[in-house]
Amino acid sequence: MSDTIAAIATAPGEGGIGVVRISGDGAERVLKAVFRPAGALREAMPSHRMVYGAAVDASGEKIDECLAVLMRAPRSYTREDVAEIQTHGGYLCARRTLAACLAAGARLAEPGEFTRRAFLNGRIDLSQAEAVMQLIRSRGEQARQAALHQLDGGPSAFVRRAADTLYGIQAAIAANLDYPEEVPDEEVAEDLAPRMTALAESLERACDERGARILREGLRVAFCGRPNAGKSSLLNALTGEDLAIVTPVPGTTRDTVRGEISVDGCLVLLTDTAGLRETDDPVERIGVERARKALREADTVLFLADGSVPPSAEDRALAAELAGMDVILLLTKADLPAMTEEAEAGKLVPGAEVLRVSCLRTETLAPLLERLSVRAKKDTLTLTQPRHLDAVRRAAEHLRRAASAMEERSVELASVDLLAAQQALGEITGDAVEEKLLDRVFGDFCVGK
Ligand SMILES: Nc1nc2c(ncn2[C@@H]2O[C@H](COP(=O)(O)OP(=O)(O)OP(=O)(O)O)[C@@H](O)[C@H]2O)c(=O)[nH]1
Ligand SMILES: [Mg+2]
Repeated sequence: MSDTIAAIATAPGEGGIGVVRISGDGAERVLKAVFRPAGALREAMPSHRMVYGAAVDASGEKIDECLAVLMRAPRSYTREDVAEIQTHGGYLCARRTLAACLAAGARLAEPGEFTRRAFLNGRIDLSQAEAVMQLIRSRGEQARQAALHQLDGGPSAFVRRAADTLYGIQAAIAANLDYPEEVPDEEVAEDLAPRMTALAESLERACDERGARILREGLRVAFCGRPNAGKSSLLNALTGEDLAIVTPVPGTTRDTVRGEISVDGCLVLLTDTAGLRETDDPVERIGVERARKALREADTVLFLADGSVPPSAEDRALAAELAGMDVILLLTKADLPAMTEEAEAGKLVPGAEVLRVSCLRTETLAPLLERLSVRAKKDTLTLTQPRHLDAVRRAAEHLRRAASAMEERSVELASVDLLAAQQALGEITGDAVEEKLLDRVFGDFCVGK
Protein backbone atom coordinates (compact mmCIF):
# COMPACT_ATOMS: atom_id res chain seq x y z
CA MET A 1 0.00 0.00 0.00
CA SER A 2 3.02 2.24 0.09
CA ASP A 3 2.52 3.46 -3.47
CA THR A 4 1.69 7.11 -3.84
CA ILE A 5 -1.72 8.12 -5.13
CA ALA A 6 -2.99 11.39 -6.55
CA ALA A 7 -6.36 12.78 -7.65
CA ILE A 8 -8.27 16.00 -8.10
CA ALA A 9 -10.34 16.50 -4.95
CA THR A 10 -12.58 19.29 -6.21
CA ALA A 11 -15.53 19.04 -8.58
CA PRO A 12 -14.78 19.82 -12.23
CA GLY A 13 -16.05 23.07 -13.68
CA GLU A 14 -15.50 26.75 -13.17
CA GLY A 15 -14.71 27.69 -9.59
CA GLY A 16 -12.26 29.59 -7.45
CA ILE A 17 -9.76 26.84 -6.78
CA GLY A 18 -9.00 23.25 -7.74
CA VAL A 19 -7.22 20.94 -5.33
CA VAL A 20 -4.88 18.13 -6.30
CA ARG A 21 -4.27 15.74 -3.47
CA ILE A 22 -1.35 13.32 -3.11
CA SER A 23 -0.89 10.62 -0.45
CA GLY A 24 1.79 8.04 0.25
CA ASP A 25 5.48 7.64 1.01
CA GLY A 26 6.40 9.50 -2.16
CA ALA A 27 4.08 12.47 -1.61
CA GLU A 28 6.90 14.85 -0.74
CA ARG A 29 9.00 13.71 -3.71
CA VAL A 30 6.07 14.19 -6.10
CA LEU A 31 5.33 17.59 -4.59
CA LYS A 32 8.94 18.69 -5.08
CA ALA A 33 8.81 17.66 -8.73
CA VAL A 34 5.59 19.54 -9.43
CA PHE A 35 5.75 22.55 -7.11
CA ARG A 36 8.26 25.44 -7.20
CA PRO A 37 8.09 27.66 -4.10
CA ALA A 38 8.25 31.36 -5.01
CA GLY A 39 10.85 32.30 -2.41
CA ALA A 40 13.79 30.34 -1.08
CA LEU A 41 12.64 28.01 1.68
CA ARG A 42 14.92 28.10 4.71
CA GLU A 43 14.22 24.47 5.48
CA ALA A 44 12.90 21.55 3.47
CA MET A 45 9.22 21.88 2.66
CA PRO A 46 7.67 22.65 6.09
CA SER A 47 4.82 20.47 7.41
CA HIS A 48 1.33 21.87 7.82
CA ARG A 49 2.24 25.26 6.38
CA MET A 50 0.90 26.77 3.19
CA VAL A 51 3.58 27.82 0.69
CA TYR A 52 3.08 30.09 -2.31
CA GLY A 53 4.60 29.19 -5.67
CA ALA A 54 3.93 27.63 -9.06
CA ALA A 55 2.92 24.24 -10.42
CA VAL A 56 5.22 23.12 -13.24
CA ASP A 57 5.18 20.21 -15.66
CA ALA A 58 7.99 17.75 -16.38
CA SER A 59 9.71 20.16 -18.77
CA GLY A 60 9.65 22.90 -16.13
CA GLU A 61 6.96 24.92 -17.90
CA LYS A 62 4.66 26.80 -15.52
CA ILE A 63 1.12 25.36 -15.34
CA ASP A 64 -0.41 27.73 -12.82
CA GLU A 65 0.21 29.99 -9.86
CA CYS A 66 -0.68 28.01 -6.75
CA LEU A 67 -0.45 27.28 -3.05
CA ALA A 68 0.81 23.99 -1.65
CA VAL A 69 0.84 22.32 1.71
CA LEU A 70 2.62 19.21 2.92
CA MET A 71 1.21 17.30 5.88
CA ARG A 72 3.72 14.78 7.16
CA ALA A 73 2.51 11.46 8.58
CA PRO A 74 0.81 10.71 10.84
CA ARG A 75 -0.93 14.09 11.19
CA SER A 76 -2.89 13.86 7.95
CA TYR A 77 -6.18 12.61 6.52
CA THR A 78 -4.74 9.22 5.55
CA ARG A 79 -2.05 9.10 8.26
CA GLU A 80 0.45 8.97 5.39
CA ASP A 81 2.42 11.90 4.00
CA VAL A 82 -0.17 14.01 2.22
CA ALA A 83 0.38 16.99 -0.10
CA GLU A 84 -2.27 19.28 -1.51
CA ILE A 85 -1.74 21.70 -4.35
CA GLN A 86 -4.31 24.47 -4.79
CA THR A 87 -4.50 25.63 -8.38
CA HIS A 88 -7.08 27.90 -9.94
CA GLY A 89 -10.40 26.19 -10.57
CA GLY A 90 -11.85 25.44 -13.99
CA TYR A 91 -11.16 22.68 -16.41
CA LEU A 92 -7.44 22.62 -17.03
CA CYS A 93 -5.19 23.89 -14.24
CA ALA A 94 -5.91 21.08 -11.79
CA ARG A 95 -5.96 18.46 -14.56
CA ARG A 96 -2.56 19.46 -15.90
CA THR A 97 -1.16 19.60 -12.37
CA LEU A 98 -2.51 16.09 -11.75
CA ALA A 99 -0.91 14.91 -14.99
CA ALA A 100 2.40 16.34 -13.77
CA CYS A 101 2.00 14.42 -10.47
CA LEU A 102 1.39 11.20 -12.39
CA ALA A 103 4.43 11.90 -14.58
CA ALA A 104 6.42 12.33 -11.36
CA GLY A 105 5.54 8.80 -10.26
CA ALA A 106 2.17 8.99 -8.51
CA ARG A 107 -0.65 6.66 -9.49
CA LEU A 108 -4.21 7.84 -10.12
CA ALA A 109 -6.27 7.18 -6.98
CA GLU A 110 -9.34 4.97 -7.13
CA PRO A 111 -12.70 6.26 -5.86
CA GLY A 112 -12.56 6.59 -2.07
CA GLU A 113 -8.95 5.47 -1.88
CA PHE A 114 -7.81 8.32 0.39
CA THR A 115 -10.57 7.52 2.88
CA ARG A 116 -9.89 3.80 2.51
CA ARG A 117 -6.31 4.46 3.59
CA ALA A 118 -7.57 6.52 6.54
CA PHE A 119 -9.61 3.46 7.54
CA LEU A 120 -6.87 0.88 6.94
CA ASN A 121 -4.39 3.02 8.86
CA GLY A 122 -6.79 3.08 11.81
CA ARG A 123 -7.60 6.79 11.84
CA ILE A 124 -11.34 6.17 11.45
CA ASP A 125 -13.55 3.08 11.49
CA LEU A 126 -15.62 1.90 8.54
CA SER A 127 -18.82 3.57 9.67
CA GLN A 128 -16.97 6.87 10.01
CA ALA A 129 -15.43 6.42 6.57
CA GLU A 130 -18.89 5.99 5.09
CA ALA A 131 -20.04 9.09 6.93
CA VAL A 132 -17.56 11.14 4.92
CA MET A 133 -19.40 10.30 1.70
CA GLN A 134 -22.74 10.74 3.42
CA LEU A 135 -21.67 14.21 4.47
CA ILE A 136 -20.63 15.09 0.94
CA ARG A 137 -23.93 13.79 -0.45
CA SER A 138 -26.26 15.22 2.16
CA ARG A 139 -28.86 17.54 0.71
CA GLY A 140 -30.94 18.30 3.77
CA GLU A 141 -29.63 19.98 6.90
CA GLN A 142 -30.90 17.01 8.89
CA ALA A 143 -29.02 14.53 6.73
CA ARG A 144 -25.86 16.60 7.22
CA GLN A 145 -26.27 16.48 10.99
CA ALA A 146 -26.81 12.72 10.92
CA ALA A 147 -23.69 12.24 8.78
CA LEU A 148 -21.65 14.41 11.13
CA HIS A 149 -22.94 12.42 14.11
CA GLN A 150 -21.79 9.27 12.31
CA LEU A 151 -18.41 10.83 11.56
CA ASP A 152 -18.10 11.67 15.26
CA GLY A 153 -18.61 7.95 15.93
CA GLY A 154 -22.22 7.97 17.25
CA PRO A 155 -23.39 4.75 15.57
CA SER A 156 -19.98 3.15 16.12
CA ALA A 157 -20.31 3.74 19.86
CA PHE A 158 -23.82 2.25 19.86
CA VAL A 159 -22.64 -0.82 17.96
CA ARG A 160 -19.56 -1.25 20.15
CA ARG A 161 -21.72 -1.13 23.30
CA ALA A 162 -23.93 -3.84 21.79
CA ALA A 163 -20.84 -5.87 20.85
CA ASP A 164 -19.54 -5.55 24.43
CA THR A 165 -22.82 -6.81 25.86
CA LEU A 166 -22.60 -9.69 23.43
CA TYR A 167 -19.02 -10.50 24.47
CA GLY A 168 -20.28 -10.69 28.06
CA ILE A 169 -22.88 -13.28 27.05
CA GLN A 170 -20.36 -15.24 25.00
CA ALA A 171 -17.91 -15.26 27.90
CA ALA A 172 -20.57 -16.66 30.24
CA ILE A 173 -21.32 -19.43 27.75
CA ALA A 174 -17.65 -20.24 27.31
CA ALA A 175 -17.28 -20.51 31.09
CA ASN A 176 -20.24 -22.85 31.23
CA LEU A 177 -18.81 -25.05 28.46
CA ASP A 178 -15.39 -25.15 30.13
CA TYR A 179 -16.63 -25.70 33.70
CA PRO A 180 -20.04 -27.37 33.37
CA GLU A 181 -19.95 -28.54 36.99
CA GLU A 182 -19.70 -24.98 38.39
CA VAL A 183 -23.06 -23.64 37.17
CA PRO A 184 -26.02 -25.89 36.28
CA ASP A 185 -27.23 -25.58 32.65
CA GLU A 186 -30.70 -24.47 33.76
CA GLU A 187 -29.31 -21.49 35.60
CA VAL A 188 -27.16 -20.49 32.62
CA ALA A 189 -30.12 -20.73 30.25
CA GLU A 190 -32.43 -18.82 32.57
CA ASP A 191 -29.89 -16.08 32.97
CA LEU A 192 -28.63 -15.79 29.39
CA ALA A 193 -31.67 -16.31 27.14
CA PRO A 194 -33.41 -13.13 28.44
CA ARG A 195 -30.17 -11.20 28.04
CA MET A 196 -29.96 -12.27 24.39
CA THR A 197 -33.59 -11.32 23.79
CA ALA A 198 -33.09 -7.94 25.45
CA LEU A 199 -30.08 -7.20 23.27
CA ALA A 200 -32.01 -8.27 20.15
CA GLU A 201 -34.82 -5.90 21.14
CA SER A 202 -32.49 -2.98 21.62
CA LEU A 203 -30.96 -3.61 18.19
CA GLU A 204 -34.41 -3.90 16.58
CA ARG A 205 -35.47 -0.60 18.12
CA ALA A 206 -32.55 1.07 16.35
CA CYS A 207 -33.77 -0.19 12.96
CA ASP A 208 -36.21 2.42 11.72
CA GLU A 209 -35.70 1.87 8.02
CA ARG A 210 -38.41 4.17 6.82
CA GLY A 211 -37.27 6.94 9.12
CA ALA A 212 -33.68 6.49 7.98
CA ARG A 213 -34.66 6.68 4.32
CA ILE A 214 -36.71 9.82 4.89
CA LEU A 215 -33.76 11.41 6.66
CA ARG A 216 -31.29 10.46 3.93
CA GLU A 217 -33.41 11.06 0.84
CA GLY A 218 -36.28 13.27 1.96
CA LEU A 219 -39.99 12.85 2.70
CA ARG A 220 -41.91 11.82 -0.44
CA VAL A 221 -45.12 13.79 -0.72
CA ALA A 222 -47.56 13.21 -3.59
CA PHE A 223 -50.48 15.47 -4.50
CA CYS A 224 -53.77 13.89 -5.35
CA GLY A 225 -57.13 15.31 -6.31
CA ARG A 226 -59.60 15.88 -9.06
CA PRO A 227 -58.71 18.05 -12.04
CA ASN A 228 -58.74 21.74 -11.12
CA ALA A 229 -58.50 21.13 -7.37
CA GLY A 230 -55.44 23.39 -7.30
CA LYS A 231 -52.58 20.85 -7.15
CA SER A 232 -50.22 22.55 -9.56
CA SER A 233 -50.93 25.94 -8.00
CA LEU A 234 -49.96 24.49 -4.62
CA LEU A 235 -46.71 23.03 -6.00
CA ASN A 236 -45.78 26.43 -7.39
CA ALA A 237 -46.77 28.23 -4.19
CA LEU A 238 -44.78 25.86 -1.94
CA THR A 239 -41.63 25.92 -4.05
CA GLY A 240 -41.91 29.59 -4.96
CA GLU A 241 -41.19 28.61 -8.54
CA ASP A 242 -43.23 28.40 -11.68
CA LEU A 243 -42.76 24.64 -12.08
CA ALA A 244 -46.14 23.42 -13.30
CA ILE A 245 -48.60 24.91 -15.79
CA VAL A 246 -51.74 26.26 -14.16
CA THR A 247 -54.92 26.95 -16.16
CA PRO A 248 -58.66 26.90 -15.46
CA VAL A 249 -58.90 23.97 -17.91
CA PRO A 250 -59.47 20.69 -16.04
CA GLY A 251 -56.84 18.12 -17.00
CA THR A 252 -54.00 20.60 -17.48
CA THR A 253 -51.29 18.51 -15.84
CA ARG A 254 -50.48 15.32 -17.69
CA ASP A 255 -47.08 14.28 -16.42
CA THR A 256 -45.83 14.17 -12.85
CA VAL A 257 -43.97 17.37 -11.94
CA ARG A 258 -41.43 17.36 -9.13
CA GLY A 259 -40.23 20.04 -6.79
CA GLU A 260 -38.07 20.11 -3.66
CA ILE A 261 -38.37 22.20 -0.56
CA SER A 262 -36.52 22.28 2.72
CA VAL A 263 -38.74 22.38 5.80
CA ASP A 264 -36.92 22.96 9.10
CA GLY A 265 -33.78 21.47 7.57
CA CYS A 266 -35.60 18.44 6.24
CA LEU A 267 -35.76 17.69 2.55
CA VAL A 268 -39.32 17.28 1.23
CA LEU A 269 -39.85 15.94 -2.29
CA LEU A 270 -43.12 17.13 -3.79
CA THR A 271 -44.81 15.40 -6.72
CA ASP A 272 -47.67 17.12 -8.51
CA THR A 273 -49.79 14.73 -10.52
CA ALA A 274 -52.44 14.63 -13.18
CA GLY A 275 -55.94 15.09 -11.76
CA LEU A 276 -57.48 11.68 -11.26
CA ARG A 277 -60.53 11.03 -13.40
CA GLU A 278 -61.87 8.56 -15.96
CA THR A 279 -60.76 9.70 -19.39
CA ASP A 280 -60.65 8.53 -22.99
CA ASP A 281 -57.67 10.72 -23.81
CA PRO A 282 -54.73 8.28 -24.14
CA VAL A 283 -52.18 10.88 -22.99
CA GLU A 284 -54.16 11.84 -19.94
CA ARG A 285 -54.69 8.17 -19.13
CA ILE A 286 -50.92 7.62 -18.93
CA GLY A 287 -50.75 10.69 -16.69
CA VAL A 288 -53.37 9.18 -14.39
CA GLU A 289 -51.37 5.93 -14.21
CA ARG A 290 -48.27 7.88 -13.27
CA ALA A 291 -50.24 9.74 -10.63
CA ARG A 292 -51.31 6.43 -9.06
CA LYS A 293 -47.70 5.24 -9.06
CA ALA A 294 -46.59 8.43 -7.28
CA LEU A 295 -49.30 7.84 -4.68
CA ARG A 296 -48.14 4.29 -4.03
CA GLU A 297 -44.56 5.46 -3.50
CA ALA A 298 -45.44 8.42 -1.29
CA ASP A 299 -44.82 8.67 2.46
CA THR A 300 -47.56 11.26 2.75
CA VAL A 301 -50.41 12.09 0.38
CA LEU A 302 -51.86 15.58 0.13
CA PHE A 303 -55.45 15.09 -0.92
CA LEU A 304 -56.73 18.33 -2.41
CA ALA A 305 -60.44 19.02 -2.65
CA ASP A 306 -61.75 22.30 -3.99
CA GLY A 307 -63.15 24.05 -0.91
CA SER A 308 -65.15 26.52 -2.97
CA VAL A 309 -67.51 23.82 -4.19
CA PRO A 310 -69.30 21.09 -2.21
CA PRO A 311 -67.51 17.70 -2.15
CA SER A 312 -68.65 15.48 -4.98
CA ALA A 313 -69.12 11.78 -5.56
CA GLU A 314 -65.79 11.80 -7.43
CA ASP A 315 -64.03 13.20 -4.36
CA ARG A 316 -65.51 10.41 -2.29
CA ALA A 317 -64.44 7.76 -4.80
CA LEU A 318 -60.92 9.17 -4.83
CA ALA A 319 -60.75 9.29 -1.05
CA ALA A 320 -61.65 5.62 -0.92
CA GLU A 321 -58.50 4.84 -2.93
CA LEU A 322 -56.35 6.36 -0.20
CA ALA A 323 -57.27 3.92 2.54
CA GLY A 324 -54.28 2.96 4.65
CA MET A 325 -52.11 5.87 3.49
CA ASP A 326 -50.93 8.83 5.52
CA VAL A 327 -53.22 11.55 4.18
CA ILE A 328 -53.57 15.27 4.86
CA LEU A 329 -56.79 16.65 3.45
CA LEU A 330 -56.50 20.13 2.01
CA LEU A 331 -59.55 22.24 1.26
CA THR A 332 -58.18 24.55 -1.41
CA LYS A 333 -59.08 28.04 -2.63
CA ALA A 334 -59.73 29.24 0.93
CA ASP A 335 -59.78 32.82 -0.36
CA LEU A 336 -63.15 32.06 -1.97
CA PRO A 337 -66.38 31.58 0.04
CA ALA A 338 -66.22 28.16 1.69
CA MET A 339 -68.78 25.66 0.48
CA THR A 340 -67.59 22.79 2.66
CA GLU A 341 -67.54 22.51 6.44
CA GLU A 342 -64.28 21.07 7.73
CA ALA A 343 -66.08 18.45 9.80
CA GLU A 344 -68.10 17.42 6.76
CA ALA A 345 -65.00 17.23 4.56
CA GLY A 346 -63.18 15.26 7.24
CA LYS A 347 -65.57 12.39 6.62
CA LEU A 348 -63.99 11.98 3.18
CA VAL A 349 -60.83 10.51 4.69
CA PRO A 350 -61.54 9.40 8.26
CA GLY A 351 -58.67 10.17 10.58
CA ALA A 352 -56.94 12.59 8.21
CA GLU A 353 -56.10 16.11 9.32
CA VAL A 354 -58.04 18.81 7.49
CA LEU A 355 -56.46 22.16 6.60
CA ARG A 356 -57.77 25.08 4.59
CA VAL A 357 -55.23 26.52 2.15
CA SER A 358 -55.14 29.22 -0.46
CA CYS A 359 -52.35 29.74 -2.93
CA LEU A 360 -53.19 33.42 -2.96
CA ARG A 361 -52.59 33.71 0.80
CA THR A 362 -49.29 32.08 1.58
CA GLU A 363 -49.82 32.41 5.35
CA THR A 364 -52.39 29.61 5.00
CA LEU A 365 -49.56 27.27 3.95
CA ALA A 366 -47.69 27.55 7.29
CA PRO A 367 -49.80 24.91 9.11
CA LEU A 368 -49.24 22.53 6.18
CA LEU A 369 -45.46 23.04 6.31
CA GLU A 370 -45.59 22.40 10.05
CA ARG A 371 -47.37 19.06 9.50
CA LEU A 372 -44.79 18.05 6.88
CA SER A 373 -41.96 19.00 9.21
CA VAL A 374 -43.36 16.73 11.93
CA ARG A 375 -43.34 13.85 9.44
CA ALA A 376 -39.88 14.52 8.03
CA LYS A 377 -38.00 15.26 11.26
CA LYS A 378 -36.12 12.34 12.74
CA ASP A 379 -34.36 13.36 15.92
CA THR A 380 -33.68 10.07 17.58
CA LEU A 381 -32.31 7.89 14.80
CA THR A 382 -29.04 6.18 15.62
CA LEU A 383 -28.58 4.29 12.36
CA THR A 384 -29.24 5.90 9.01
CA GLN A 385 -27.23 3.80 6.52
CA PRO A 386 -28.90 0.86 4.71
CA ARG A 387 -25.75 -1.24 5.17
CA HIS A 388 -25.77 -0.66 8.94
CA LEU A 389 -29.49 -1.32 9.25
CA ASP A 390 -29.06 -4.59 7.38
CA ALA A 391 -26.17 -5.74 9.58
CA VAL A 392 -27.95 -4.80 12.82
CA ARG A 393 -31.10 -6.60 11.73
CA ARG A 394 -29.10 -9.74 10.95
CA ALA A 395 -27.39 -9.50 14.35
CA ALA A 396 -30.80 -9.24 16.04
CA GLU A 397 -32.11 -12.28 14.15
CA HIS A 398 -29.11 -14.37 15.22
CA LEU A 399 -29.60 -13.24 18.81
CA ARG A 400 -33.26 -14.29 18.73
CA ARG A 401 -32.26 -17.67 17.34
CA ALA A 402 -29.54 -18.00 19.97
CA ALA A 403 -32.09 -17.22 22.69
CA SER A 404 -34.45 -19.97 21.56
CA ALA A 405 -31.54 -22.42 21.21
CA MET A 406 -30.59 -21.51 24.77
CA GLU A 407 -34.09 -22.16 26.01
CA GLU A 408 -33.84 -25.60 24.43
CA ARG A 409 -30.58 -26.05 26.36
CA SER A 410 -28.62 -26.25 23.16
CA VAL A 411 -25.58 -24.26 24.17
CA GLU A 412 -23.44 -25.15 21.13
CA LEU A 413 -26.11 -24.01 18.67
CA ALA A 414 -26.55 -20.79 20.60
CA SER A 415 -22.80 -20.17 20.40
CA VAL A 416 -22.85 -20.44 16.63
CA ASP A 417 -25.56 -17.80 16.35
CA LEU A 418 -23.86 -15.54 18.86
CA LEU A 419 -20.70 -15.66 16.81
CA ALA A 420 -22.65 -14.78 13.67
CA ALA A 421 -24.28 -11.87 15.51
CA GLN A 422 -20.87 -10.66 16.64
CA GLN A 423 -19.60 -10.79 13.06
CA ALA A 424 -22.60 -8.87 11.74
CA LEU A 425 -21.94 -6.09 14.26
CA GLY A 426 -18.26 -6.10 13.35
CA GLU A 427 -19.13 -5.37 9.72
CA ILE A 428 -20.44 -1.96 10.70
CA THR A 429 -17.31 -0.65 12.32
CA GLY A 430 -15.06 -2.67 10.05
CA ASP A 431 -13.64 -4.85 12.83
CA ALA A 432 -14.56 -7.94 10.82
CA VAL A 433 -14.72 -7.23 7.15
CA GLU A 434 -13.59 -8.78 3.94
CA GLU A 435 -11.83 -7.04 1.10
CA LYS A 436 -14.97 -7.42 -1.04
CA LEU A 437 -17.07 -5.42 1.39
CA LEU A 438 -14.45 -2.67 1.44
CA ASP A 439 -14.49 -2.56 -2.36
CA ARG A 440 -18.24 -2.11 -2.26
CA VAL A 441 -18.17 0.61 0.38
CA PHE A 442 -15.36 2.66 -1.12
CA GLY A 443 -16.36 2.05 -4.74
CA ASP A 444 -19.33 4.28 -4.00
CA PHE A 445 -17.06 7.25 -3.20
CA CYS A 446 -16.00 10.08 -5.43
CA VAL A 447 -12.45 10.19 -6.70
CA GLY A 448 -10.20 12.42 -4.61
CA LYS A 449 -11.87 11.60 -1.28
N1 LIG B 1 -59.01 31.60 -6.05
C1 LIG B 1 -58.14 30.61 -6.13
N2 LIG B 1 -57.97 29.94 -7.27
C2 LIG B 1 -57.09 28.93 -7.32
C3 LIG B 1 -56.34 28.55 -6.19
N3 LIG B 1 -55.56 27.50 -6.53
C4 LIG B 1 -55.81 27.24 -7.83
N4 LIG B 1 -56.75 28.09 -8.31
C5 LIG B 1 -57.26 28.11 -9.66
O1 LIG B 1 -57.85 26.84 -9.99
C6 LIG B 1 -57.60 26.50 -11.34
C7 LIG B 1 -56.95 25.15 -11.43
O2 LIG B 1 -55.69 25.21 -10.79
P1 LIG B 1 -54.53 24.15 -11.04
O3 LIG B 1 -53.48 24.42 -10.06
O4 LIG B 1 -54.16 24.11 -12.46
O5 LIG B 1 -55.32 22.81 -10.65
P2 LIG B 1 -54.83 21.29 -10.79
O6 LIG B 1 -55.37 20.56 -9.62
O7 LIG B 1 -53.37 21.24 -10.99
O8 LIG B 1 -55.59 20.83 -12.10
P3 LIG B 1 -55.21 19.67 -13.16
O9 LIG B 1 -53.78 19.85 -13.55
O10 LIG B 1 -56.14 19.90 -14.26
O11 LIG B 1 -55.44 18.37 -12.47
C8 LIG B 1 -56.74 27.63 -11.91
O12 LIG B 1 -57.56 28.52 -12.59
C9 LIG B 1 -56.14 28.29 -10.69
O13 LIG B 1 -55.85 29.65 -10.88
C10 LIG B 1 -56.51 29.29 -4.99
O14 LIG B 1 -55.92 29.04 -3.94
N5 LIG B 1 -57.44 30.31 -5.00
MG1 LIG C 1 -52.23 20.53 -12.49
